[in-house]
Amino acid sequence: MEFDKRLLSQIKAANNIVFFTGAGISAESGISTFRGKDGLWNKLKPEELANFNAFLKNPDMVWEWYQLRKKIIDENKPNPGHLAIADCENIFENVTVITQNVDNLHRRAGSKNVLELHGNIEKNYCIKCKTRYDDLKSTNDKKVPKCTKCGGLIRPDIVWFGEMLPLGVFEAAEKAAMNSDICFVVGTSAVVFPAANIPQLARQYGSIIVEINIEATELTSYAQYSLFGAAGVVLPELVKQINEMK
Ligand code: BJW
Ligand code: ZN
Repeated sequence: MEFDKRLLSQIKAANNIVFFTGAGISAESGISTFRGKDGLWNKLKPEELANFNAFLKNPDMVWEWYQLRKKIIDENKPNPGHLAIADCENIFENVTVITQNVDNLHRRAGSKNVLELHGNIEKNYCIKCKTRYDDLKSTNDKKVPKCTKCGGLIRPDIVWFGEMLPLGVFEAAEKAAMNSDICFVVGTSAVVFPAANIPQLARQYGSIIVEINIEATELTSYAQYSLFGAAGVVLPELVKQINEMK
């Protein structure tokens, strides 16, 4: 695979790297994306499952859907794309992974500095008293568990539509974007806000935007470089070539 020589030398000179990732990075781990032809939301309507009112209306159904997705994630593993990103911590001074994914695969791949904008499917909390249930071992995946302290419903710690992103996390992501020399945008349609502002903010502060996706997105015209191909193929090859240059 041949990359633009100018891009390679810009990456080589960089110290602060941001990876802004979406569902596409996990596609090759066997985890469905949301939009697009094989997307989760071709079959299911997000408004029926991915918002708080849907959960209140039918908590068992929403809980069961998340337990099913969690099971698929547990049974699969990080792919060469996640591993290449984790490898970058050995190459660059400062690497931040800002992910919209809730699947925890970046951490499982070994990335240390991970900012999860939309939460984490492995974590849960009580909707009433906010007690955390991060190591919940549910015996019944079909019925939403209740808080042992107040009886409230326990929900997955995921940001649904209409909900605020975790404040400290979003602020840290903005800071990393503003400080970045290169911002890789990997496997995201970049249509969900405010997350999609992150690469735009990076560019406003002088970062170079490098998109990696199997197809053009909302962001393509905004990126300085677009590398079209599967993340699990493009990223390992790119990291290999950077390693050879460093
Ligand atoms: C590959 C590949 C391979 C495939 N290699 N690539 C401004 C304008 C318009 C609307 C809004 C706005 N600001 C806020 C909104 C509303 C809303 C929003 O953005 N709506 C738009 C969709 C229109 N945002 C919110 O509600 C957010 N909250 C908020 O704004 O709070 C403030 C507020 C409070 C109160 C009232 C009003 C406002 C919260 C958003 C939370 C999003 N959560 C979700 C679902 C979580 C639940 C769950 O997991 O079930 O998070 S939405 C879903 O989309 C998920 C993802 O993280 C997110 C992004 O999707 P992503 O990752 O980009 O995936 P895809 O499938 O879209 O794309 C995959 C890409 O991969 C494609 O491009 C493929 O080509 C590519 N690909 N294989 C490389 N192998
Ligand atoms: Zn409670």
